[in-house]
Amino acid sequence: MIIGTAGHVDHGKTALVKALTGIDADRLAEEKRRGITIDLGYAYTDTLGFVDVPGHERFVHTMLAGASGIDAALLVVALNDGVMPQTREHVQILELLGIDRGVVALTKADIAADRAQDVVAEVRSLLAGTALASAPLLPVSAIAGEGIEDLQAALDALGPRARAADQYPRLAVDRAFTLTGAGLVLTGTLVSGRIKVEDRLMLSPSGIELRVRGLHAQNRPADAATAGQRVALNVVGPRLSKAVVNRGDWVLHPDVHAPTDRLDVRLRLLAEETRALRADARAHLHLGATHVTVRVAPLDTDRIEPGASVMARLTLDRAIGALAGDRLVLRDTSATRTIGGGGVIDPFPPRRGRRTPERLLRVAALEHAEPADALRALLQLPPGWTDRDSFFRSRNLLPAGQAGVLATAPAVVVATQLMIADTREALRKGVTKSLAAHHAAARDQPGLQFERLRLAMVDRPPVDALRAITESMFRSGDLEQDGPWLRLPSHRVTLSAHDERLWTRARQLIVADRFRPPRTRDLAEALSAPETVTRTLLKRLQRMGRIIEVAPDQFFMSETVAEMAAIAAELAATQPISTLTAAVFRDRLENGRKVAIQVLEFFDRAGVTVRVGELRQVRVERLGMFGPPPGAAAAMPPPEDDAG
Ligand SMILES: Nc1nc2c(ncn2[C@@H]2O[C@H](COP(=O)(O)OP(=O)(O)OP(=O)(O)O)[C@@H](O)[C@H]2O)c(=O)[nH]1
Ligand SMILES: [Mg+2]
Repeated sequence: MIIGTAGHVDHGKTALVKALTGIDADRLAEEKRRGITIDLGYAYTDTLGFVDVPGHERFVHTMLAGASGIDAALLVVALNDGVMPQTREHVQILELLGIDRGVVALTKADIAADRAQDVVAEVRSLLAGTALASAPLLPVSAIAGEGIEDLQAALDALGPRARAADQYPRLAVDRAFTLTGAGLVLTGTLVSGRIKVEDRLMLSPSGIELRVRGLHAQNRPADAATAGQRVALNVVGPRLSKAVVNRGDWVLHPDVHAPTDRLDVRLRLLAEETRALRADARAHLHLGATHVTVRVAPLDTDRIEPGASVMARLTLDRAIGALAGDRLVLRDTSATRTIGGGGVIDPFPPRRGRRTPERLLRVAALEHAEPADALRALLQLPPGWTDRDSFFRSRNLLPAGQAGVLATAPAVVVATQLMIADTREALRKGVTKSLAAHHAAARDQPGLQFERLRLAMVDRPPVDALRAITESMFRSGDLEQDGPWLRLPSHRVTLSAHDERLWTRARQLIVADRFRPPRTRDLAEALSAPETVTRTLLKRLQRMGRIIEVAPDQFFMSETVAEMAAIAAELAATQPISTLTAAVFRDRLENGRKVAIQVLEFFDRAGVTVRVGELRQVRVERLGMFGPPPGAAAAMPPPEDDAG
């Protein structure tokens, strides 16, 4: 369990930690000289870890870094002084950070025992209404040793706060130093998950990779550390050095490394504030052990009144690591007072549309503390799906936990999205409906290309999710594809009456000289139709499977292509080493050298023939790909798809 001290400067925090642990947490020379705490100090007993913070008003940011990871507070109030400004501010901070257990030590009992009654009253009134309202108050003297045992017992009785161990590890770094022999050491509170020796983790937000070479948990060598412990990691990494580590960095699992520079949060402005906070007010944000300057914009109101609790967008001047549920504290621009705080609702909010009614509903849904509750609420809202990675990452869920949340919500995974099964079904219906509408309006069109279909659907599902839906519809036979066109199985292209007449005449011309059909321009001329109209018609007929463009602007009947393939095979079989030459092929088809070669090159591309110098082998197993030749026996080998 980790206890953090709190209280006004000089009230005896460090002396008390020393009385409890025997350790002087003030280790800097400057701290000794000035007699005040400047940086965070650490001390341990067998059961407790202490983070000793400075009380001076200039070091509240350091107190915040220390307090962010603690389980319980040791609030120190000197009897000779009573409640002072940083007593108040530290209590506000503990309250904003959600620290709900602690003990109050009334120090310097040896010199001011007579003030006890007054100070107890002051402290009680300060804590009234906070989570620490019923914390025990114990008079102590660090100098005389009076009350220390009782205090120790009261602290032991607090017990650690619940922390999820079934999450990815996140450690808030509060110190980095180099040890001769060992190398770089990072210390901090492990706020979630487990870290083991040899784990490969990441420094965030910088994204620098590291390996854990050794670790201490609660000041003792260990193989692993769990959430709620103070941890020292001996780390190595090619790009890692003391210079790249900052207080407030996270050491975490790469899956939860996702720096963000905007946060949607629940924010409460302290009732003690004298003025409302207007949109775009600036402030200092403290989260975990880090701090950064931000702009604050309420989402559902125009200004935040003192004492009010609102949803707000924080826009950060620098990206940090943050996840849903992380507590935060705001201080004013000049960093002289604490003005409010709260918790992260969505660490990955969209840049645009942050105040739309739809978005506000989503933020409200995400505010549920339980991931399954949040997901359930979210998936009831339009568009009915949410990005799987950002949801699971923002909730710091391990794969096992993800499965549990999906089962509880309930929800299904569709590619990168989460949705309820009904929504997946509605998307399938949407595909059918959009295609049916398109087919009805455009009977002569083969169908819709994927992206057109996607844009035609309500709420435009994400590409990969819709792709997964169409794939499953192919498998179930509810959807078919011709080249790039998606269509319903029932859909057959039909030609307009005009096109039908044109095609009847064109067909006669193509069939008349079937091994050397007229080119598009000649056809157009013979039909007295514009060339572009003729070409569009021929392309459409190719999509309908009636003709094949063997060479540019030269269309053969499909059955003629099948016939020519059969002829090629038959000829090859009669030739030496079963190969075919262009000359033999041309002589048989009587269509001239140029066209004969174009046909053979088309067969090469289709994989029906394989060219070896001037010779070609025929791959008999692929002959069926153009369908049966006219007059052939019904059974042809099916088209094969296994060409390498
Ligand atoms: N008489 C008496 N003096 C004490 C007691 N506790 C602390 N002091 C003295 O008060 C002074 C401040 O004590 P610290 O422990 O450094 O106070 P602190 O709260 O840690 O101060 P900061 O960390 O700078 O905020 C020192 O001179 C201590 O010796 C006590 O119980 N009785
Ligand atoms: Mg101190």
